[in-house]
Amino acid sequence: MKKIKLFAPLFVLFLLPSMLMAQKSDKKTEVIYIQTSAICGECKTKIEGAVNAVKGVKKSEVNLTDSKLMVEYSPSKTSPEKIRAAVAAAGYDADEVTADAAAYQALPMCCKKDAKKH
Ligand SMILES: [Cu+2]
Repeated sequence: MKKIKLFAPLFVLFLLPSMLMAQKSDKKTEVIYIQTSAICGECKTKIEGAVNAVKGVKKSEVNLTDSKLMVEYSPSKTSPEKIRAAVAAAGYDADEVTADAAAYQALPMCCKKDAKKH
């Protein structure tokens, strides 16, 4: 009996993570976080709109407290590079990818990088 009691927690400890991982690969989506230069709600709407237009993106959300963009995507249809490129094309920085200059110039004053948080 004592042996079984000892074995049970070990069993859960090793089996549970592998079960969770199996579930994750079943969904066939991945999540990435991208640091953007979003400042306000308008930035959020623009970035999410641009990223959602990328084929293979399931879900995207900009967190305005740290300007981080969460993207859930299908790795067989798109890549982090393509997602970052879409953010840059909308006029915002995406990690090491800098914003497209023309798109950035077209942003309203309140969305420029040196604008105050509002
Ligand atoms: Cu803005």
